[in-house]
Amino acid sequence: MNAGRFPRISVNRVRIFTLGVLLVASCQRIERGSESAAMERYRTLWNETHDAENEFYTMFKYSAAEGLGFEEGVTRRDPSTVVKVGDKYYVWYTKSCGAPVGYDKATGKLPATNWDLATIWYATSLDGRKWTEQGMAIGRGEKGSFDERSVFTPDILVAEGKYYLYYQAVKAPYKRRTKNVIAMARADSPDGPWTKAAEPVLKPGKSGQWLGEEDDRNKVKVRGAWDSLKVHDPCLVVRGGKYWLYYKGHPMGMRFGDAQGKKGIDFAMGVAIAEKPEGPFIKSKLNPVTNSGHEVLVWPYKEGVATLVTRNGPEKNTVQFARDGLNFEIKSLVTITPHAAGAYRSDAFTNTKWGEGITWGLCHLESTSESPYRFLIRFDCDLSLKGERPGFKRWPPRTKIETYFQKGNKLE
Ligand code: AAL
Repeated sequence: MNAGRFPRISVNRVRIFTLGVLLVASCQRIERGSESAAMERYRTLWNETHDAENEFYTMFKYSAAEGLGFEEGVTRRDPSTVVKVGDKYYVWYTKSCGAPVGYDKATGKLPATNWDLATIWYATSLDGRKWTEQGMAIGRGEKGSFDERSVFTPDILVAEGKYYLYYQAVKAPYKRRTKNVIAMARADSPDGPWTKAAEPVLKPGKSGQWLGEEDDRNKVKVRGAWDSLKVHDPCLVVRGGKYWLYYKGHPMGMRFGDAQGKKGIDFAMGVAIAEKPEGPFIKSKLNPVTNSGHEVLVWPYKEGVATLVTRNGPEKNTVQFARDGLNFEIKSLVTITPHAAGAYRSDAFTNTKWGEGITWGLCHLESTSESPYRFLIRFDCDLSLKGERPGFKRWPPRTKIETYFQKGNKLE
């Protein structure tokens, strides 16, 4: 080293500076040591906000979706995004008839579950509260087709002046090990007629290997990809001029791992992106983009995408946000969340650069020990930039005794 270029005085200054840096750093360490992990999170993760100030916190409140409520012998479930066309709101949903008998007893006429032997129906409303069922939108496919057994859990996309329904489809026979795909149909009007695409637009990921012949989805030699068994619950957003299809994946083998004891994700959300509504949809290399969740609900929010994560996994009952639509972070913890929510997402397909959020939609109520039939209700919330609903930023009410003593919660 050329000493001439580094006079003595500068070296001393460097030493003093370095000492100073070390001193400040060690003081900070002492300070950090005096702060609990919770308080560190309060500062860094929660930005010292209370629920009332957290744009991602909401209570959910429920009311009837008149016309789509309980009906003996009929299930209506898994509503789509609600869209407004002219002065009418439209929603699509799964409709099935008869009490489910389980996979082992199901026949050509008796459904295994209440999304089996189902078709997709739709309803319209002028106010989002009173609905009129309009009829069937998508029926089951021909014998031998990939959608022969059931079509269900739809979502809608409006693009290039056309309407696209994306929905789950299963072939026959429908067993626990039957793989499940996402299909698509297109129409010029929300009232149809719908023309089905010849092939599914999304299929399960790299297959694993089943262990044995029994119809047991827990027994695998190899689990395969995180979405090796099912691709479910499509929910679309137009972002950067592309079609982002978010979906729920479920692997062969579920949570118990493979024959070698290798574990992996159970339920999670992924995304597949296409240049056109017809696809091809290319799955993101980052998939899965959540580690938890069940039915998928995403919406454009500010420059990114927000999602409600419910029901399964370590991060259930959270609202999460990803500035890039891919790297989601927890932003709030929520309770009494809507099941299979389909929101009114006014700007989901406008290619917005500043998403405004959501305030309502439809969801389904679970079957109970009294009745196997599910039906639709309305949820309201405040996950909107407008922030006009302070009543939704309160603590949730205490749960009533009926919930503690309902089947499943009650210690039998
Ligand atoms: C729902 C959704 C999908 C599943 C079934 C019906 O909660 O995740 O639609 O296939 O359950």
